[in-house]
Amino acid sequence: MKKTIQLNQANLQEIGNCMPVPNYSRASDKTGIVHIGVGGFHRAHLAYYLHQLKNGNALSDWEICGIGLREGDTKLHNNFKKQDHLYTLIIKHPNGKIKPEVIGSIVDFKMGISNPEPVIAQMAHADTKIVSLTITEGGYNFNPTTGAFNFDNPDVQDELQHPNQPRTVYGFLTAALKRRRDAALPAFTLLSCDNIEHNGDMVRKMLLSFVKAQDPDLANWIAQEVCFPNSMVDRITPVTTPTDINTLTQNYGIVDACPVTCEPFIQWVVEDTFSNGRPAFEKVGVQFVSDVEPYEKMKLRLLNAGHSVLGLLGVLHGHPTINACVEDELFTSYLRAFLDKEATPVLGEIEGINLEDYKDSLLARFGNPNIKDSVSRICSESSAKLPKFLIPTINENLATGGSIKFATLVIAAWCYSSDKGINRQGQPIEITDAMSIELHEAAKQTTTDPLAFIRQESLFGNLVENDRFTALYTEAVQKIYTNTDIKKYMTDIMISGR
Ligand code: CS2
Repeated sequence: MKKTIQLNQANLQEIGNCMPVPNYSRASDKTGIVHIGVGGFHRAHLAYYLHQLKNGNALSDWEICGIGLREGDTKLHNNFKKQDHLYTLIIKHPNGKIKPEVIGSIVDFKMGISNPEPVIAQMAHADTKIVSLTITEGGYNFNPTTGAFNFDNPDVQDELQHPNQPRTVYGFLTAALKRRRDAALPAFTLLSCDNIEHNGDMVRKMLLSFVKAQDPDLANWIAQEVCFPNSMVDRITPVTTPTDINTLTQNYGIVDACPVTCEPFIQWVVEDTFSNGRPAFEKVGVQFVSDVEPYEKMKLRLLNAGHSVLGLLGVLHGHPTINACVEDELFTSYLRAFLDKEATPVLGEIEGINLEDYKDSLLARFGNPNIKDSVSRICSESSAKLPKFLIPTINENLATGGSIKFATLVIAAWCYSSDKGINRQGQPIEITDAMSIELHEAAKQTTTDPLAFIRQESLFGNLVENDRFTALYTEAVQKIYTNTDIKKYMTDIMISGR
């Protein structure tokens, strides 16, 4: 048995003998970035960019303080404490090479659930220049159909009554920004890193709606002083498995309770509008642009939607991972047909980008055999994802008379798995979705009312009123509910003339 070493600051030098470790001091720096939502993605993306920048440059004003606002963050909080907020990033290359590296750019982690004060104080601190977010598509608290802030959320109601006891991200941001304004400190930049078109504009609109209900003067100050850059973020980051943790110990002797795995590809395109300075991220490959819209639309409608197409059809067929889907020729041709015939036409020309090359690279990334990105991760929270990744493409193609058949089958497959909770082999499907009960209730009426699932207006808007869509959708659900071979319908759709 290999000698094991606990990952922590004191052991970094020794760990440096078997993998790269931070070559910068982590002791006295300023936490210029406060990050809410320290999931695997943040740790493979923004925290990795900052780590690379610090490795090559003296950069004492920028480190990250992570923030957890959900019960689920407690585990990471406790694990992080034991290992001085260090973690291993395991980059998995398609040729089988595994490159682990210890990341040191996160130096602190605070939970805001039972005691919000330290979190508000951290965000209101003079050293904080950026508050960044990865709170998932569902965390923005808006109604997908109307685009309005959801004041019915009981946590929002509660924090509007008790501004010193915030619960959601909006309550915390408001309390901190109020403190900054009252102390005549400059505002921080609010930087969204979630997969939402116009993510910066979205968080601006939501935050201002919330603040107006609490303190209209503060809303005016925020509207003038806070910058909300839009950004497109990209790196496939599967869920860490017990095998990842054990392999790190067996092959390298490192004991790390919370490593992150990811693909080698990484991209971040950001609008260069910051209220209070930023790290020179361009030195490590971040692209700063004046308008991120074409990039974000391309990524959401091709990559994220492509994931959902493979994930929702794959889960029903019984493929466990995205790379298993790509190894199945029919799934690859189906995906490519969706990308070419439905997603690409709604994108138009994107300056400086060859969309054919981009799609080829997506298929190669999805096929990385070492990533083993589970279809259950992709299908999780579909109710927050599809209204941003797939349904707009259907609507835009309906408006122009374009093809919708590939995407329509995906919606029918989503209905079937929400209803039955099993795949075509009869094995249970793992469903993680904030709306799982509502989805199941609607889907189970399909046998008596084939359109029941798409009557959920908050997800599908008025799609149910479109005859072309409902005709194709009805046909798709009927096939899925009466036959057992999902690949058969995929083939039928590929060859059908419509
Ligand atoms: C995925 C994304 O969750 C999903 O459905 O499509 O997490 C995807 O892996 C990332 O956006 C890649 O940048």
